[in-house]
Amino acid sequence: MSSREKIVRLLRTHSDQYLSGQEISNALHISRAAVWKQIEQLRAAGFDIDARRAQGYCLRSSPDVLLADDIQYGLATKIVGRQIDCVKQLGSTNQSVREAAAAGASEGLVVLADSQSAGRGRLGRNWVSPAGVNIYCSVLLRPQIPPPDASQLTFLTAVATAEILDDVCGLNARVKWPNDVLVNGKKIAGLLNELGAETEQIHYLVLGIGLNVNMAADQFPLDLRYPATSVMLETGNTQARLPLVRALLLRIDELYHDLLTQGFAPLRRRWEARFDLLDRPVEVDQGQRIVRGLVGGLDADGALRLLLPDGRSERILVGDVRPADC
Ligand code: BT5
Repeated sequence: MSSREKIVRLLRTHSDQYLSGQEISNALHISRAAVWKQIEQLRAAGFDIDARRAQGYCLRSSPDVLLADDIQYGLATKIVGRQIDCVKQLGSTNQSVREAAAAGASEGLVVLADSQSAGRGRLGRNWVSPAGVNIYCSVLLRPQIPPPDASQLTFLTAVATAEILDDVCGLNARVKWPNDVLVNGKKIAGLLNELGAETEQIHYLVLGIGLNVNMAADQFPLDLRYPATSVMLETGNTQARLPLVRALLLRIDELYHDLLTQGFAPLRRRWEARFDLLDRPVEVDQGQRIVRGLVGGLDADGALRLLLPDGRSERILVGDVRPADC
């Protein structure tokens, strides 16, 4: 934990009191001049810290800044968030966690960036990642499951993200096959899982989550593939990111534990409960052909089961799914 984070922690745990520069300096084993410098930096970062001559410092309010210590404080997870790194700017949190995984980092590592300069979507696409408003988060897992089952974790992040949007923000979040989270038919979160594996064994899996929290309408690019939104645009209020990140990590941790101990079926039911096209006629655009049928549900490997008009069933592995009259 940095000196800056330690000062924030100390001021928070004495929220209604003034702490003298000397008390802080003693607690942190740094000079009073260093304390003063850190306090000035915190103020510049948006912390409202009152200073009184004979009394010291008192924290009045904190900005919407994500600090590892705040996220980790009392977080009741078993695996996810054992180590948390919050960085001001990164190319891509997924890339950073992949590199850490290749260098031997332990399961549960979480990396968050305030902004990304090369945020990644699927198939080489770009994830727009402005500073200070959204959540860009990657989680490192090393599940001992067969590599074909790794796609189950995409549904895990979708369920976790959708459920916490309901719980924390009161939204009715839905899922879109295979990897988007929608609110009122618009994309609020994109998920990108990346796998490091051999035929028989998963070395690591990176769960990447981009969640639009306080992004304003004019921050979205004009050429979006799909209509997009943010928590603020849906609720009309700004939303602090800290409770959302904490809830997200906790839910991923719970679902991961359930998946390893109970298998895919409970997770599949939770995902299907948020999938508006279940049992409905759809058409799947696969580029070179369009398949029509009734959605039967998810297979264990994440394929979409389609019941065709002639009674056969087809497993859909890729494509854009949309409602249709069959
Ligand atoms: C995704 O790709 O939806 C996966 C996005 C995953 C982003 C997270 S952020 C943390 C982690 N680190 C990374 O580097 N990535 C992950 P895809 O389905 O290919 O959607 C990408 C498309 O969504 C783009 O081509 C745009 O049209 C659109 N898009 C870009 N930025 C967006 C945003 N912030 N909100 C909504 N739509 C966006």
